Amino acid sequence: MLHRGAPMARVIVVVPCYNEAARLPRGAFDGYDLPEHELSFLFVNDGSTDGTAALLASMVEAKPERYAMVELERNSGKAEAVRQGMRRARADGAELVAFWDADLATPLAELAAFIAHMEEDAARLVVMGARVRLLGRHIERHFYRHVYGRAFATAVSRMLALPIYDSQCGAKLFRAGEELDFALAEPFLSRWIFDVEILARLVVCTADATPDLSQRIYEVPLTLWRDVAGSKVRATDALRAVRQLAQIGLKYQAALSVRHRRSGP
Ligand SMILES: Nc1nc2c(ncn2[C@@H]2O[C@H](COP(=O)(O)OP(=O)(O)O)[C@@H](O)[C@H]2O)c(=O)[nH]1
Ligand SMILES: [Mg+2]
Repeated sequence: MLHRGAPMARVIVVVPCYNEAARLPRGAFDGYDLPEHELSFLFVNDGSTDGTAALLASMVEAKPERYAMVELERNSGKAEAVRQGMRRARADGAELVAFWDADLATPLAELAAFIAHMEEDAARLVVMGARVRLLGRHIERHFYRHVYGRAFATAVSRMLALPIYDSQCGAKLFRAGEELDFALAEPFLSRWIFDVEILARLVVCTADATPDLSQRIYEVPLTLWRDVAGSKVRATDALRAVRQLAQIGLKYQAALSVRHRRSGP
């Protein structure tokens, strides 16, 4: 609850962009507002070879108080683009930092609910979108991606001993603080499943903290989500993700096994 006279919390939404000139819905970005927060967007142009740089530059020029851009010289992948963007957002004084896919597969309208869930509990560290097909919602996911996503999230959930429904939704919100800084300190080992590595790092740095991490991450069932055409994720990435999940499990094995011992079978 916002008290009158309280300064508005600063929210920065990091948007990784690789060749998004044709997909980035400029009007939707221009039209979204959060009246009770200070909202801005930080686009990370990840070495795009299409008109992305020009599009983002014209958005920044039109609304410099609302948009900023980071340029990575070479294409480094979504994970590194998000990491660089979130570190910059943190340095720019964000209190809440989100990352959000440029195609707005998750509409920006969902962000307000993410923030409300973050603000209702001061211990909360992460609020993430979950693509759950419930009656009355519009979750349009390709069948095979849905099935793969469910199997993958189940594996993640077992590996981290956290009951996660959807680890890979491209809309997540984080509370700025030492836990987030720890999670962003080093490059990720995967280009795509860095979401899992962020969670694994949070397991490491909150191992002895209370409440337990399972109570500090909140999944929001989205009301609207659709697979936007033009995805850059290929079938080979899905196979690679399984190998990378195993690598993440190995890298953070010590903290994960303590967590497994504590949480029982
Ligand atoms: N920085 C960066 N972002 C990427 C890259 N590939 C995809 N993205 C971004 O990641 C987000 C999701 O990409 P998308 O292809 O829609 O993946 P999908 O929704 O999982 O099928 C978008 O914001 C893309 O611009 C990449 O190589 N580098
Ligand atoms: Mg997409």
